[in-house]
Amino acid sequence: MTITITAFERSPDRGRGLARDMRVRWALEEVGEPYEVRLVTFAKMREPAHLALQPFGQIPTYEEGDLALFESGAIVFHIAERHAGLLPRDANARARAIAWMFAALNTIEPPIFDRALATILERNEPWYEQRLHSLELTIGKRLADLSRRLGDADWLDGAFSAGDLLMVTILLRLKGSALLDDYPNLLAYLARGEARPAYKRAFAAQLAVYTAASAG
Ligand SMILES: N[C@@H](CCC(=O)N[C@@H](CS)C(=O)NCC(=O)O)C(=O)O
Repeated sequence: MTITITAFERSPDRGRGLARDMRVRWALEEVGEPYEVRLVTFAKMREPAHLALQPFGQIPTYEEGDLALFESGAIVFHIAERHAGLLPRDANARARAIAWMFAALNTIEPPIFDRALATILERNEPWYEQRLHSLELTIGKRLADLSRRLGDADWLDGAFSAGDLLMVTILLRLKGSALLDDYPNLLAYLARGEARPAYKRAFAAQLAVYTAASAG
């Protein structure tokens, strides 16, 4: 059955792979499932057809036969449940990998995403510096704890899992900021994620979309 996901026709991140279709593309590449992409504009995302798939008018969505899903975490989880390679077989190890998926989405992503939004939308507010400082304090605490837990391991809990996949895509938003400077093990963790052939294929695919949109 054909898998179709949605992605931005012209991603605001200019092809840096930070939009959330990237994690879905990467998961599909890891498990070797081919997929098609329906590109959408911001206007299309507010139309009834898209809102029926994604109640908040966002990307990504996932369609496969009569299944339609939204929320990138739920989509990655679905892919990991249906195909080998992203979740361990052992029940306890699997539960721990799922806990890392939730940690990435619930504990690590919110302050990182809020910081990114603040730098775009709140830059001219009188309280901007204070807000940025407070978000960066929270992020710093999270990174320190994550770095301590990762230690010198390659991945968060044994073999690479969907938990690592989500964590890497989320932390990559900080690449180039000074926030990761104190954590060489997290930088190495990101580099390991980016070096995976499946990541590279997914990144190239989303970049090709942006490049084509810019040329057109
Ligand atoms: N929690 C959702 C967030 C989806 C989301 O924020 N998507 C962004 C692109 S990365 C989007 O569509 N933004 C446009 C908007 O919110 O209107 C998920 O993980 O799928």
